[in-house]
Amino acid sequence: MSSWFHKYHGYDSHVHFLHRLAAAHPSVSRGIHLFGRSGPWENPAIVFFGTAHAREWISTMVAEYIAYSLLSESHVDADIKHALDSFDFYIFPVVNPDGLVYSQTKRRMWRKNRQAQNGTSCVGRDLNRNWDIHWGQNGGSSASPCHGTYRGQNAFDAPETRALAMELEDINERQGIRLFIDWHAFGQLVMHPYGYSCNKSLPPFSATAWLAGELAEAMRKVHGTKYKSGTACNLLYATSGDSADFVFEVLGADYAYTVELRPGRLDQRGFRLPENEIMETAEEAWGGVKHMLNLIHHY
Ligand code: 0X9
Ligand code: ZN
Repeated sequence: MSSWFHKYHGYDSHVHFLHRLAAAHPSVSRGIHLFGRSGPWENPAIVFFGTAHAREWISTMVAEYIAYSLLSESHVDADIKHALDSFDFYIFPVVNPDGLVYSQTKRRMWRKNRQAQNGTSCVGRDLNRNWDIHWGQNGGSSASPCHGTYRGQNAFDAPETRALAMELEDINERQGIRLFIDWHAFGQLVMHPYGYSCNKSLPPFSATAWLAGELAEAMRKVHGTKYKSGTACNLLYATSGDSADFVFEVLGADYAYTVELRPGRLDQRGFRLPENEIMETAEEAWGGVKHMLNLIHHY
């Protein structure tokens, strides 16, 4: 099954892969839900998203690699087994399915979903600008349906964000969310809140900020790839209505991050990360996650 990570795949194949993973492990349902011997819904939740943006294909592979590794390594690695017994994992490798299909079949650089709208032939909402958290504020999104960061007419008027928010609210009420990571590309950045304002920062000595640095450093240790960590708005630009701010501020998750995977910001290849780098990128993300799992027991 590990040869899966040598290539990118079509949407149908991803669905098939997830079914095969489910068949190999009973504790898999809607998205991928992994839990340990105490059974489901008993422990704090860890949530991962991939492919909120259609063209960021590496993020799908990374989310799947984490699910795959949690399952395959829990038999041989006591730390992983312990993590599976102490947390419920909810992994959503393809948050934007019709966008991914469009990027794979029609237009490689497509970003948004494929939602039609009245009065324009322009299609799609940016699923990372549609969350109900300072939605539409501070120039962190676009009001134009033709723009790549179109926020929609209202918060949560995209079916994907609405469904995910409902699911995350359920999870949160039931068990609380300890860690959330929305995997994106590209730029090699580990970003913590806030995205919606550069004038707002986490309190001094915040564990959320400190753990962002730990994640970046643990990712670097795997293959020497440098990841920078810091506040989303300062490291990149203002983004209003994004997933990590929502999960952190509205749901009150302890730790919420957006990670930009390979390549680096100045790399000409941009979103077209070659297939022969999928495996290394996935390994460094997994190295980072394993380190986080060990740390968050203690914070
Ligand atoms: O603009 C975005 O949505 C993300 N960058 S991307 O190039 N993948 O489109 C960054 C979002 C950062 N926001 C927060 N961490 N809050
Ligand atoms: Zn993105």
